[in-house]
Amino acid sequence: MENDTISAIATANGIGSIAIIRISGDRALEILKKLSPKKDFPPRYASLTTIHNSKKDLIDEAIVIYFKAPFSFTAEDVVEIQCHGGFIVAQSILKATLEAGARLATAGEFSKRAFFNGRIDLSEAEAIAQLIEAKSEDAAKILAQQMKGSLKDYIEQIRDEIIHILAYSEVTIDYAQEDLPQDLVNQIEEKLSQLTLSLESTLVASKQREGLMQGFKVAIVGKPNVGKSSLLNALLNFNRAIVSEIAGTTRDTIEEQVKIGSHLIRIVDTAGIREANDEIERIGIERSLEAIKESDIVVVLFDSGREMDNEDEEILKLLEKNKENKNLIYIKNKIDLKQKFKNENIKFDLELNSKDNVISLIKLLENIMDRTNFSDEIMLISQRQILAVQNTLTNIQEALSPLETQELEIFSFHLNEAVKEMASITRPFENDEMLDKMFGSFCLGK
Ligand SMILES: Nc1nc2c(ncn2[C@@H]2O[C@H](COP(=O)(O)OP(=O)(O)OP(=O)(O)O)[C@@H](O)[C@H]2O)c(=O)[nH]1
Ligand SMILES: [Mg+2]
Repeated sequence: MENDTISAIATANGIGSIAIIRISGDRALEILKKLSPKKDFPPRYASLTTIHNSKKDLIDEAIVIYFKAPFSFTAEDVVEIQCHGGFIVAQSILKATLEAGARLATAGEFSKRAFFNGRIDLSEAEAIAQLIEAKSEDAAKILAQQMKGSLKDYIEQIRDEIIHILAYSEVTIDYAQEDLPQDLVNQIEEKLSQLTLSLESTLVASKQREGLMQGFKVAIVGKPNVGKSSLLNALLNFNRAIVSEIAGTTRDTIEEQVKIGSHLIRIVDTAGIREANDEIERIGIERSLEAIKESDIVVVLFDSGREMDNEDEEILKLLEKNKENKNLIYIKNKIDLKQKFKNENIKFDLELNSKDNVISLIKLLENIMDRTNFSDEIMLISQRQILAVQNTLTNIQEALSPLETQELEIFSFHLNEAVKEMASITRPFENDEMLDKMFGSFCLGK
């Protein structure tokens, strides 16, 4: 890999009290010395210095830390310049580092160097990238553990177990030219089935906790005029969506983020579902259906001030078809009105007045989301990791019948593939394209 010196702003773009410019590579210290009148930067000390551009104009006064290789995030020489925040100062310092010989880093390039220099493995790099975007305290806790290597340890343990099993059979292939004794076959089968169970339960737990990682998505649905937009506004605590007594007011889905308890959730107000009167409404309703499909939690509203009708029935049927892997919350709304809605079959979770008080719903949402907290378990945090575990499982399955029939070469081929798949989670065999794609999704300066 090229060894030029890279530079980027590592902090978020915008107004803030400080910003950090990070430089990594052989020339990091030399570049710093071009920007600063100071001559000496002892490693790992915070030094206060003025920072100047190539014309020697003063840009800012900053705290500078020099990390001497290999004791840095990238294992190269690294300089971090902590300057005043805002839009201009950090950009000017970045520009000065480029004029002094650095190259602008691409997204994720610092982490990529940390990976290539053996400082972190891929599972740790992915945990760092997601920690930055964590949507709940629980997610942050899991990611922090994985950043410190808990997933890596689990992966290595599974990989070692498969290698151990392989060792048994390969001794027989190499030396004895005989069949494996039946009791050994049984033992191997037993071990493989334990591994299968462990990997399968990791896959299931990872699926269940997707909401925890990506932020739960909550859709508010119901027929027109039941008070969906009023409920969204009450949850957000401001008048985001237009509310009116005209049925069909909301024509398109409206998505907002809100923090409930320790979770950052995405909440979607939808167009009321009914036989559409026109094309735009029809498209809006299609989006409502999409929102149901994509949600972890669906809040279903009924207007208790009106009698139940066909539109309510249709919505019930629709949810029945889409309820898999979702939490449904049935709400009887407008309980301040004269009550006309009658249906023995719907078991309402809550009764409320969405214009007035939604605390009971907030509490219920918080409970549901807290239930999905299994913070001590291992979980797979990217599609890449999930795919690798699925491929490992397939290979383990495919190793079983050749084991029965004593076709040991085929058996060991599949287990070798399983080992490779497992190892790819932390350290893939040459696959530049995959690495570029993965690190390319990181933030700049990371
Ligand atoms: N009395 C009473 N009126 C409510 C309540 N919730 C909403 N409303 C009223 O019901 C009407 C419809 O409310 P919206 O929030 O716009 O209903 P919606 O479900 O978003 O309607 P569409 O966007 O047309 O699908 C408005 O006049 C609200 O003020 C409630 O709990 N009690
Ligand atoms: Mg609405």
